Amino acid sequence: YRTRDIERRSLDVDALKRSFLEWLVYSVGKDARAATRRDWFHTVALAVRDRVVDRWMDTTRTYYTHDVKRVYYLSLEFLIGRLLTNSLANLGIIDECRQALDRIGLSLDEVVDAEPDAALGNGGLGRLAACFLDSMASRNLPGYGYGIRYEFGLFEQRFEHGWQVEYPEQWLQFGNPWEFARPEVLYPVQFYGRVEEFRDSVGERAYRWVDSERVLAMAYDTPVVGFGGKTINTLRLWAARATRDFNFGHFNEGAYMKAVEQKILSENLSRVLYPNDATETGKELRFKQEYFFTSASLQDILRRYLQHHSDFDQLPNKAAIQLNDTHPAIGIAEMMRLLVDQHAVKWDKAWEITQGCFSYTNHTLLPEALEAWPVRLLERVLPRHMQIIYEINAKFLNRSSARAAHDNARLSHLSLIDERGDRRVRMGNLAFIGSHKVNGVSALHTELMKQTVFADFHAEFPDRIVNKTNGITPRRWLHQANRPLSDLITSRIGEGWIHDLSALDALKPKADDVVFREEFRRAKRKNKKRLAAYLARQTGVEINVDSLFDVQVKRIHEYKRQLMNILQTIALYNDMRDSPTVTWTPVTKIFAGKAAPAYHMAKLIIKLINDVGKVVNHDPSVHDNLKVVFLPNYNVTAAEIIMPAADLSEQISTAGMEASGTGNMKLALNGALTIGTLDGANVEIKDAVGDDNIFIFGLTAEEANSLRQGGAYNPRDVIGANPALKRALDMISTGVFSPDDPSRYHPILQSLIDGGDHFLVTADFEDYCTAHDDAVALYRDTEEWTRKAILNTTSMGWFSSDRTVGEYADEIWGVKPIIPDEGD
Ligand code: 26Q
Repeated sequence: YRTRDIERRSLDVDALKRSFLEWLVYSVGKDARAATRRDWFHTVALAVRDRVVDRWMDTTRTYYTHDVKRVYYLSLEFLIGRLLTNSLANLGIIDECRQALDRIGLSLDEVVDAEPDAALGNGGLGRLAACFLDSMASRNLPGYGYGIRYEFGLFEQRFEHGWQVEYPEQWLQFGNPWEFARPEVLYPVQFYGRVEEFRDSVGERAYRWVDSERVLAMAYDTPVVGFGGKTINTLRLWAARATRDFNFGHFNEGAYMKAVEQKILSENLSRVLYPNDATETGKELRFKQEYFFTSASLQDILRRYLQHHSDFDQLPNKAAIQLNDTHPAIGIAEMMRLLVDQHAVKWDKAWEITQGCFSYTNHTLLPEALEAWPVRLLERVLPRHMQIIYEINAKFLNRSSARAAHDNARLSHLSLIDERGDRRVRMGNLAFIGSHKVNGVSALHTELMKQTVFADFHAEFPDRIVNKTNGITPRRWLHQANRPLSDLITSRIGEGWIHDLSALDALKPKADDVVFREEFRRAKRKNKKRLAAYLARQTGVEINVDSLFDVQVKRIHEYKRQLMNILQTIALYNDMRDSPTVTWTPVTKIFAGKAAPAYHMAKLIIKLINDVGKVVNHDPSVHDNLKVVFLPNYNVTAAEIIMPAADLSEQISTAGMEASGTGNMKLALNGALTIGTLDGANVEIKDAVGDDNIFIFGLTAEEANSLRQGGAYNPRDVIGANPALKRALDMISTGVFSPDDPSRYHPILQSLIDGGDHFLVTADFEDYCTAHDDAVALYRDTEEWTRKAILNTTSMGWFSSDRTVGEYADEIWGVKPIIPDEGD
């Protein structure tokens, strides 16, 4: 056993090779001659997993023996992407693995490419959760992720005639070598039924939830490897499993088949991720998903706590529960139910414990994105929780200063129930009052929270709202994704930056070093060549590697203003055609991103970009000075190829609408210059990189707000006064880009002109074009551009998610790093 153990843990090249050959035959069940690339991926992943398991158990046991305070990150989304390179890099064995595969005649890059991209998230919020997992493990913090093991991740996007078409994403089709199924970790989750009142043993009023339907939540664990391989944390995802409690009372054939059918349907709970990244769907299944994983997670947390404790007094000192947006906010009511109904804790004590454990992160102020579930739905699906929410609300409003002041307007804002129209439960308000801390995700966003959506709560609890500016993991987004730049950095300052990104500061003087600039450019060019090859393969469009790579990659949303970008592209196209003798700086506009399947305007914008691309890319009169490429199926894997290759980063949301952004950080860290509005974390990026190294344009959040409030804004006048804009819009409306259907884009023109241009595309257009011209002009000055690019990379140290997670740990969670004890 001992030798086998050592062999399994060994990180040397020969041992790895022996493991691969053994795993291929005995676990994958294939002969080396018959093995496909996918077989090899599974083989390598299983062998690498072996190298993780011992440290994983060490970590788990250390947390247990020392009964440390843990943080539980509850998130309906974890957008983790591929794990192989991440595991190898964090274990420090990329080169060893490459050599071992070489000796079998295989290429690591091909094996890596056979891994499906785990897309259990929509965008920023889900990717943030994944970065936090990496940072918690890398900082040796006892952190667990809890979520849903969706069978279908975010849909695959394809273009058919330039339109987005969605296909199911079956990431589990060939099995998942990283996960461990835990069929014994199983919790019942109830739905529907009714509440019965009764007297408990001491004659007090108590409640039980009866006649409910049950679904089981089964755990699947994935190890989360920290950098250096010391701490291996756990991501626990729940899958819905049918219960076996049939009603044998009505055991005729019809009833039997019906009962079985019901059971099968209950497993739909964990079938699919909702592809919606802003607007609330109001779908019952979505609400049931939220409760399903939240309830299972809280039961698991309490079970773990009770291994060391016999009452709940210490729970807030042992468990910090972070709500990633309001999606798990029903957890506030569920914790009260578990404590009061299941464990007979007194209400006031239970409330104190709940508030002590929970904290809540807000990711949006857009009114259409704030979750508010109909009271009618809650009464039906979770009747006991509805009672608890009423009780929380009554006690809270009674103690509020608004009640004392008889201020009914303020009372109705504070209420958990929105009484206008059909009555709804405001999940943000529930999360707020059930938490000891509430945070925004950038300085500006947090300020706006205080001034707008949570203004009345902020007056009531002035210390509760805090800022935690987002961050990104430097492991995935620089060390793994950008080897050329990563190696260059390491050659000058060593490897310390990988776990302490602020070390990049030391490289700032290198911006003035011509040799370093030359090497920096060489790294960028390598990455651009790789992206160009990838784009050619995926889209058939050939691009000029020496052109300015102008990149906007993110979900498609009106507030993110991809429309403004494509309008500017059309204007640039017109300029180039008007002045063919001018020496133009070649520009490649690169777009990627998915639209929610029901978001028609977003899908129309995708079609417009593709239509413009078709015209521009085939027009010989612009001499390849302009290309427009829309890469289909943007995901984490594609992002890892795009970020390192970008020159210009488009962060052009209407000010006040993008809570933070994190793609902005990935691009700047990889040496792209930002063209952006003073929105979200752009404001802080500007402060970090310096005003001279970023292109800021447009209205501020305050200006945007007053312009819209003022009511005097008239897009028609603005368009009339800007010939370039007028011409671009005329071309769209007369079918220059859609000769087969000239009226195709009328809804877009409508929303700009008659619809009042809610996202202020026309208002910011001119300023945007000027900033863009400045950027293109600067790009011609290669040395100056490179200098600024280097200052971008080297100024991004603060935007590491290690910093972010450290702030959460110190100021919200109260958890401390602990290095796992080795061996038993
Ligand atoms: C809610 C109810 C029903 C169905 C779906 C949803 C839903 C799902 C996902 C609502 C919102 C999301 C995702 C939001 C999101 O990604 N927000 C982004 O979060 C990032 C991390 O904080 C920020 O950087 C971005 O600015 C913010 O847009």
